[in-house]
Amino acid sequence: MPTTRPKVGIVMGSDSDLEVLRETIKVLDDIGIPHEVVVASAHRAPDQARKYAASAERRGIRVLIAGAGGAAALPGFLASLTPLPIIGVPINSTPLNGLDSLLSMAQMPKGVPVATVAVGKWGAANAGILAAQILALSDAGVRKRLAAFRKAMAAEVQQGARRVAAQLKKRQ
Ligand code: RP5
Repeated sequence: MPTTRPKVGIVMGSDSDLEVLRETIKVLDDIGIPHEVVVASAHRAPDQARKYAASAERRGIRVLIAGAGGAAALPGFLASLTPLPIIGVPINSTPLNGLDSLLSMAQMPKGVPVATVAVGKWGAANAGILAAQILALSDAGVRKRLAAFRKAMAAEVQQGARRVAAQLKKRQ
């Protein structure tokens, strides 16, 4: 029987980050990876974030995805508290449009890495795919579903190519 125990934890610094992180949830749903979603700010609710990070591995979580905006300490804070891999999603929620959060995550000091993806929705989707790739290393089912996901993406590109060819043909 397939397990529904969450394998990926999605942590957001504020409920206002949900719109961007919905992209992560969509990808994980598409690939069939059980996940959980929590709101736990590093700056405004550090005790809650600490408790979550400290218990995640024990509860069966294998990868954490953390999205935050501004001086985004959340992914680095979680990374300091758990040996699990952390993927950081810079959220474009501030006047600097996410450049601040991108640098906060990517420029982690040596010793405590955060795998930082692109700012905003593209990064949120890629965080889900990267988590799936990590899980696929030890889960044949995930590997198979990930391969199907990638095949579907390639088919979409082929469809696009056919549309372009058809439009160009019309103009001849
Ligand atoms: C960050 O501050 C959150 O991750 C969010 O991106 C940003 C704004 O938070 P709210 O003021 O909407 O709660 O900590």
